[in-house]
Amino acid sequence: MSAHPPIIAVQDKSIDPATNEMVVLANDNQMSTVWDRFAAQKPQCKFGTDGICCKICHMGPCRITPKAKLGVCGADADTIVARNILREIAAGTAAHSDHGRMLVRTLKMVAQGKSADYQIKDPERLRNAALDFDIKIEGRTDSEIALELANFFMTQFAWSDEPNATLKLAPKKRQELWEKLEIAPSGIDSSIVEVMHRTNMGVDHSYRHLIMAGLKCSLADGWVGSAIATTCSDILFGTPKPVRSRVNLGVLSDEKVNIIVHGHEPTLSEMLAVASGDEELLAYAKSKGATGINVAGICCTANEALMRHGLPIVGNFLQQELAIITGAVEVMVVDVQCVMPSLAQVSKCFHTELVSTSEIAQSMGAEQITFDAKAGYECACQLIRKAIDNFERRDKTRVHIPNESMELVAGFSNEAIFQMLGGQFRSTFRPLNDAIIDGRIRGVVGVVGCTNPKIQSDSAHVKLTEELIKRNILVLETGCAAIACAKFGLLTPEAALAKAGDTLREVCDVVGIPPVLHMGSCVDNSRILMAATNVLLEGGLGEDLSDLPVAGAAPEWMSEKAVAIGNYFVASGIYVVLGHPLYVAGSENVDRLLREEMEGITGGKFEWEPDPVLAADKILAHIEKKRDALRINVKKERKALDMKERRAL
Ligand code: SF4
Ligand code: MSK
Repeated sequence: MSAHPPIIAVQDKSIDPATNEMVVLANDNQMSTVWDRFAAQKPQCKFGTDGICCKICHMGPCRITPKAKLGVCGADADTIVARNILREIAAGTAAHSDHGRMLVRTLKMVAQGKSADYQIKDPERLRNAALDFDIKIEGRTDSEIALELANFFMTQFAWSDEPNATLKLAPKKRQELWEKLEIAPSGIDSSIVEVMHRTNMGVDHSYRHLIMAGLKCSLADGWVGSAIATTCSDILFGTPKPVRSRVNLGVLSDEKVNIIVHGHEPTLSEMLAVASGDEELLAYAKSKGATGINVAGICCTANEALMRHGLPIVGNFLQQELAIITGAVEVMVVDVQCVMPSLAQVSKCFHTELVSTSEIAQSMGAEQITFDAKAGYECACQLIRKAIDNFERRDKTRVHIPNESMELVAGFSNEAIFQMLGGQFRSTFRPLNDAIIDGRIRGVVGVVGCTNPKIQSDSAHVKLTEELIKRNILVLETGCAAIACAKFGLLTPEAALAKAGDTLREVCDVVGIPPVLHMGSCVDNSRILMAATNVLLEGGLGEDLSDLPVAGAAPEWMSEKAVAIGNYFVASGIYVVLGHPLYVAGSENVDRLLREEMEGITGGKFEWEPDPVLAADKILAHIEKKRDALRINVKKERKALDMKERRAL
């Protein structure tokens, strides 16, 4: 493999010692990683970062410069910047929603009895989802309800002359605003098609009109495709409940067969989790000299398997190559999204077998074993046997597993939070609302998104989260942000409570929730939308999502999916702080629309802020502004709760 000189100092790559230790090892062994390739790309194209490069038609490519202010067709910087953002939103929406479609297909297969390996694990979630969409449940079997629900979810992809039915999960006022603004989507696929049409050469040229179309498409992601994905996963694999596990490269074992699941779809990892306990396979592993089978995850497949099976997490996005470089991975199973093509090259330097399992994604240099949910368990067993056979090929002299891992607690679905807040007999968000209203909790913020070699890995996630809980703000996390914070102990209630502000600590202590809640994978950002909706419905904090003292942040994001997520949060009336901007610098008009004028349209808006401390300040200022508007910012004398008050809370 070609190696580039280490232009970025190791300590600037990550704040995680395990990551830096493996980067040094990679450099010493002439193996290039994402940071080397990033350095080789520098300086990155300014036309690209400004968003003013267009190759939508073949009269181009065109770039906007001081001497060429228009593309060949006459498109100006505003149109080009807006069109580029829209296409990112469409791609992000497609990724989340296609993930959702796969799960609907599995649900349908299970309902029809075509997949004996999967069952409906959470009939209560199935029935509640059916009730949400007026599907009859009385006197019907789970399979009958599941079939109708799956067929209903399928209708949400195609065009309809009505807005998507799942939008009704949102507060009424928000739905009315979307209809008034004409941004209520009427089908996931048709919204994506509409964006691709409108951004085609010679169609929609108004940057404002385009950005509104982007919001519409993003809503088809957050409130439709992602919401469907989360619901189906919960029904099929179980709604998450708090679970303890461990995170970081140190969860790999030097004695067991290590299998890593990486990507996003939970269907296969679910079966691998079950099959890894198979007595016959365990005996087979022992016959080859291993002491057991260790299934662990990377990226969002990891989050899914963690929340439902307590499987350990090896790392987040930028650690995928490093996991292989430990020399201790027998098989890495990949499916879709966030899988670096470089994995094939890295795995060739070791005994690791890279197996690509999605029917729509193949990695050059990987073995393709396309997963079939009809024979899910057998497929999982085949992969585990492959890993066991490969264990014999592990070169023990090359194994280097950093001695770094951290305990964590994950699995805070809305249902779990409801129960924790409400106790055994009553499910309610009331204690949370009361704590927000009386100011002990100032507000709630979702910290989400990826890691990115442009930013010292994990640093902004961890710093921002620490700053927020210090300011008595409850934090909800998903995706690689959650993994980053977990590595630094922020997902253990004990450690996080020590860093939380006095009043947040007091409330968390009494009601029994940690100050940083792991809510799942990227598609589970829909859980954050629902958490905000539940807070609103509980009462006392306004009438619409835009009234709430809440915000979203993605300090280290990199994916088109994050662009879609940011937009659906803004379209939902929420203030969103990104650690680095969308590609908008080439258009003052688009930038102003997204960062300033949008607040007057949807109630939400974007902010770009790379410094996590300043980001926390801006978020707190926004939250206090919302609290003032709600008239809940009356100063109260701070006093410790006595036992009676603690019981009441
Ligand atoms: Fe150039 Fe216009 Fe074609 Fe874009 S659509 S490449 S700006 S001519
Ligand atoms: S995996 S989209 S790097 S969060 Fe969902 Fe992580 Fe971002 Fe992929």
